[in-house]
Amino acid sequence: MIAKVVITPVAFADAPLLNASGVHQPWALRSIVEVHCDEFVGLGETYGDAQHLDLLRKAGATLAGLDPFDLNGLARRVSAAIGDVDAPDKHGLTGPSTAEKTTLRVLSPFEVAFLDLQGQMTGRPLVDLLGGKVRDRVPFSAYLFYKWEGDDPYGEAVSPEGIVAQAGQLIERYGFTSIKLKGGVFSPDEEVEAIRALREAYPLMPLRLDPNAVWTVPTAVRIAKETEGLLEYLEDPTRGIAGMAEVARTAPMPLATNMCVVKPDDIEPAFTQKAVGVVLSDHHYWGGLRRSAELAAICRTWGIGVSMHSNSHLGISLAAMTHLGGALPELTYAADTHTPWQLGVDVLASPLPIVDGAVTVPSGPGLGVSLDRDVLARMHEDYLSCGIRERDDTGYMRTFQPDWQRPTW
Ligand code: GKR
Ligand code: MG
Repeated sequence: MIAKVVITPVAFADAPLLNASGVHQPWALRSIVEVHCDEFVGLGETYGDAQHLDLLRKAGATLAGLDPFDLNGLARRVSAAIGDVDAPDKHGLTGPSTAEKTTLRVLSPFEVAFLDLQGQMTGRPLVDLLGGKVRDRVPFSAYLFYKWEGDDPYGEAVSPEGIVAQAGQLIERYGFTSIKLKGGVFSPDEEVEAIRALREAYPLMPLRLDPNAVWTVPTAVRIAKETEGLLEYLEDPTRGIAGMAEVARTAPMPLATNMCVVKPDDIEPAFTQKAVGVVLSDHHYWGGLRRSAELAAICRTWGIGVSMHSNSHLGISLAAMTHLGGALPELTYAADTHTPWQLGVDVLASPLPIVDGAVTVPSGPGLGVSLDRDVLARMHEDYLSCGIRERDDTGYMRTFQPDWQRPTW
């Protein structure tokens, strides 16, 4: 039976990465969830924003006495503990929020920790609890960002040359074999120039561009036409299911999303309107690994591809994504990861390495990873002293440019 739940907010230094909501703050926040059961500790990881942390604590306080195999009981307790509350994130890069999505966000790290416990108790890797391995290694893409010079080894990237140089650094270090560029920072034409420069430097690599829905429908239609043959998918060119559906009607490549299909009630309208060809699932807001596998199965039924979305994260999330990716036949695209932007900092004793652009599915019981408690304590100290309590890319951008507004092109 679950004895106790410990939730530790942590912070790690982040680079000044630019996106449509502003710029990353100097510290990224995460919450590390430990669920204790007999001699086992199940791990989960999620967002560290104050409002979310508060809900995690409320839910975590009600889990003692549960059987770690009772995932339905877990969902009931989380839902009862937090009630009908909608707690949207401030950066708005993962689409609209609802009370249901909030509940699923809170449920997620506990579900992962329960599955980790189940794996440890049965001596099986978590991937086996999701149906078994369909691949040994899960591919991830090089996640490029326009960025300012910072306290990191990557340097400034505000031009096509800077982006190509950043791709070179990431590919050399991690061996990535596909590339995603986070757009929505410069005009669409400038960002397409960067894509063309990447194509020239890496003629065979699949490329993606994600402007986080800051283009109008006519702009998105034009850019989709102009990038025919360049992109394996175009991610969230415009806002909302109806707008995406309009763009999708003429776009020569599939449209992908982590902004307009972000909760169960988006699925039916988005799929019937043919708004997207690829869904980037994210277990952090789809309610955990099993619900993400269900989402993938629904996508398969509709002939929709599956990729994976990420925000700044640590190694527990990478391990969870890797087990999920190891078990999903539908995952036909390399997943996103922010791992290179963690700059080597992690709460894990042995973080999973990215080699040749992929992470090997761990074979140990459960997630197959364990905490480095000294590092966890230090990262908690960093959380306490960093002064940041929520992710606010726009607020941080306005400390440099007070009149900064989210762009529309
Ligand atoms: O870290 O700035 C960022 C990214 O924009 C991140 O928030 C996500 O990856 O939600 C983003 C996405 O749309 O892919
Ligand atoms: Mg995206």
